[in-house]
Amino acid sequence: MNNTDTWLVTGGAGFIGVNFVKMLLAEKLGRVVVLDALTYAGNIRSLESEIESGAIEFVKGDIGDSQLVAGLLARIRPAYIVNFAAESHVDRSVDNPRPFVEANILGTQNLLECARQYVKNGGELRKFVQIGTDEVYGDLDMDFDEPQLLEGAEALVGREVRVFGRETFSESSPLKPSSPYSASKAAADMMALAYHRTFGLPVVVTRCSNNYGPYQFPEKLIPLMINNIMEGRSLPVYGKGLNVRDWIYVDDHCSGVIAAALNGRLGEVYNFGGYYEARNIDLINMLIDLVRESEGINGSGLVTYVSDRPGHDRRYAMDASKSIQELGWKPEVLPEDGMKRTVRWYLDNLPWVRDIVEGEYRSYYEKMYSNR
Ligand code: NAD
Ligand code: TDX
Repeated sequence: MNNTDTWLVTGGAGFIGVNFVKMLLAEKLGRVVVLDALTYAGNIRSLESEIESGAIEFVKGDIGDSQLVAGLLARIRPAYIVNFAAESHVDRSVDNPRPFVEANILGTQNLLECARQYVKNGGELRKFVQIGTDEVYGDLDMDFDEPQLLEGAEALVGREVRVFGRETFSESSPLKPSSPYSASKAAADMMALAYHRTFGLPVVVTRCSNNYGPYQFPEKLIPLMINNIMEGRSLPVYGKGLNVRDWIYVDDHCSGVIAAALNGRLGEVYNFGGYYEARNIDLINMLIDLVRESEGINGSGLVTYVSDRPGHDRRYAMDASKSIQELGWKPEVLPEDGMKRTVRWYLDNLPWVRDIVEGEYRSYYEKMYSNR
């Protein structure tokens, strides 16, 4: 790596992509070009200052557009391609799976194919990083009603960790996706690994647990709940609220992706996790407390149990020891600090949230939550 390298970040106007672009710039890792179709989930406002100052180049386009992608690669000559572009919301995939096949499977295959042609024509591509998810592994059992200490956590991540079950996902766990979203992500991972094995493309696949932090689209649990508390709307908890997610602060995911791009072994998969398991209802109550402490608004009466998500995964938990040992990575942000920082960001950036909530999101919300 040197700082004249070009990074092509696809899906760079989405939640994780925006945070990733800001990290690449802060660490001066090279020139950054963002390719994003600006679907409902992409928000160019999040990169306004970087675009205006010329710190990045922004290209609006679809990763599935072969002419556009081929021309872009030939012009910018990237050393790294990091593919965040995807349809990413499980509930939308339950409502309509088709766009997930188009963006996540066909789009990724097109990007891989264009990268292959670019290398064939002399392009010096060091890494194609395919961004995957823990959801491809399916879900895990809950063995404990109250979380138990995880043995060996101090040595691994430097702090106490509590978990709701004995099992975790490792990179060799079988793939058992539950939703059309996770099935499409599993297909994309497999296609990327096949391009490595068959064509020698320098691929690594990363898989991460639930991210939280600034710039997340408010259809996802944490920003949705914070915004609803502020607006006095009900807080829709699916089922009994007992499903468990492993939460990771978005910067910890981004630093893992950079480590995988720079030092990951080709053809390998790397898991990242936050080592912070929480039941949805406990997390929602924590958000209610944080908003109450900061704004004096009491959202506790707004909690409303609604019908469950079909096929709802019970528990996710990552074993990220391979990334910790091989990449020298670990999640650094303490969960309590990360949650406080995140709530603060949404409260300080209500116009960013409101802008989205006023748009297409309003009809989505009515469709998904009225009569639920
Ligand atoms: P997001 O929905 O916030 O952003 C996705 C971005 O991709 C948007 O800017 C959108 O405009 C763009 N996009 C969609 N289809 C495109 C296409 N065909 N061509 C070009 N751009 C397109 O998603 P996110 O939460 O930032 O997730 C980014 C990636 O990380 C996804 O691949 C997702 O599967 C994966 N991931 C997310 C999480 C999480 O907790 N959010 C966890 C693990 C993995
Ligand atoms: O209104 C809600 N009520 C509720 O109870 C919403 C939006 C969610 N939930 C529950 C469902 C999940 O158990 O909260 C949990 C988190 O839901 P999401 O924010 O939709 O995330 P999840 O389905 O876990 O998927 C996320 O993590 C893995 C990302 O959206 C994926 O892109 C990523 O791959």
